[in-house]
Amino acid sequence: MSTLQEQFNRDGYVLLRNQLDKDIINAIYTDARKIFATQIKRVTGKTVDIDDRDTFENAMFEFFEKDFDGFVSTGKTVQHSFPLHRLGVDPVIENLLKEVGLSAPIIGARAAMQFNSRFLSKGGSKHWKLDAHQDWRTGQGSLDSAVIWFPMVDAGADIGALQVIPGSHKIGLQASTTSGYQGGITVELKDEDFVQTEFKVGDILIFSAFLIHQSGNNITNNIRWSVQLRYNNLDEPTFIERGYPMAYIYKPETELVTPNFPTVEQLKEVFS
Ligand SMILES: O=C(O)CCC(=O)C(=O)O
Repeated sequence: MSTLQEQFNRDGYVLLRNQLDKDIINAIYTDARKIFATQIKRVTGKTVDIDDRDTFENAMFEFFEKDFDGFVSTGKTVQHSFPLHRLGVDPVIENLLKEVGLSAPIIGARAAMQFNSRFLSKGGSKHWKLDAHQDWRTGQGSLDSAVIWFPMVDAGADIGALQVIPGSHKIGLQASTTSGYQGGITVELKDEDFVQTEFKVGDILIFSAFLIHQSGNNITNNIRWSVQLRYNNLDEPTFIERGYPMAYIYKPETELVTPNFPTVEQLKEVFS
């Protein structure tokens, strides 16, 4: 067993320094900001420099305030970017998963990105911070399923990097309010049991889907941009036995998002 796997099995996570190519992370981060910038222009009329962090993020907040639905759908669109998905199947990631014991890794859920800030929330902390939870409840895949989490900006306590309870992956699936993203563990947890993680761009956290973790508290005025990748192990016996369950449900809208759209003229124009 590799030292990495020993650590992973013991603590439920490993935090690896300088693991990912910064250019790859920057490509994901840049694409996300460019996608937002197009919609910021539509909604606010402003052309923003995506590299001017404070100005760009203030424009994000303005977009959020002016067109909530547009912001939410843009936030979803960002999750479908090519660079994000390319990373999800990169050999570097595949090998790391194998090193911590997932002998035949497979994607457990669509790659995800979060942009956490209290200025991007309508429902108080509920909508920008996740309470203590175990990801296995949402994925319900192999018992050794693992999550990769990393920020695309340097992230410590102030900007709310993830907090984890070492060893909590071995105490079983805890009772929780719901199985959705907003669910939280209902049994009493001690604040002092949580360890605050800290990252430089390039560092990544791999953790067991049973590890109890929660969002940190972003007290800064900046957005904490992060990525989450989720995997199962096709070789894990109970996963095979349970018929490879897939608890993530992606489904189409039942109604047209834009009523009476498109016109025949618009289609003719596109295909002219
Ligand atoms: O990034 C966060 O603050 C929370 C992410 C998380 O808990 C998860 O993806 O399971």
